[in-house]
Amino acid sequence: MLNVVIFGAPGSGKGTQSELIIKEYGLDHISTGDVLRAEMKGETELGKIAKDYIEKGQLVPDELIVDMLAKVLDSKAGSKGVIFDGFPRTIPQAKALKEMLNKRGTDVSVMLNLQVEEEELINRLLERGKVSGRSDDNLETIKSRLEVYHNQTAPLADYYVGEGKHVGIHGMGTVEEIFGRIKEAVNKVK
Ligand code: B4P
Repeated sequence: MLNVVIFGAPGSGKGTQSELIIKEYGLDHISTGDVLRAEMKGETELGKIAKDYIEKGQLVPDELIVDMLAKVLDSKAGSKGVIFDGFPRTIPQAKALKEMLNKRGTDVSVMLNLQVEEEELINRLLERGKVSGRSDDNLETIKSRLEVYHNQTAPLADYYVGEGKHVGIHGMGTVEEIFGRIKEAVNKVK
């Protein structure tokens, strides 16, 4: 199986590049952000809890995310491979993912770390906020998402360096230019 983790700060292009990777390699997409937004829309128990965290720009607690991910992963049994978009975001989530995949006889193939300058991240998210209707695409929440990213999520890069899976991707430029760099990295592990 080809299992790709796409990683980066909020606004780094994870969702955007995931769409292109899915088309190119025929992978299934698991975006924890999308799953959480669907739960919020459906006003489920999980959705109601997640809403408070997301609107403050904080991470939803690990145990809720890991349970949710395990269910989604089960629904993808028999898949050629999966792109994990927005997951893992903490070291405990990364360890849980490894355990879940190992149990299914597979592992993470590569972790793509999209690297984008902070000013560009803020501009992209503010631009998206004009049309997305997302309650977390406003300046105050964006600032707190970036702080959470630096404190809780960025240290994960070192975890994947240790696993020998980390590839840094220059995330500035056009969507197509960035996708070209991604293909080069994925083709080496597929
Ligand atoms: P996500 O939905 O994962 O949101 P995100 O980090 O903003 O990334 P996204 O994929 O949407 O944006 P992208 O960079 O592609 O998470 C939302 C919230 O859910 C989190 O803050 C957290 O509270 C919660 N959550 C999710 N997963 C969790 C987990 N595992 N654990 C705990 N909590 C979790 O794109 C941004 C914009 O940039 C787009 O408008 C796009 O069009 C534009 N763009 C992309 N590439 C560009 C380029 N090259 N040039 C110009 N613009 C570009």
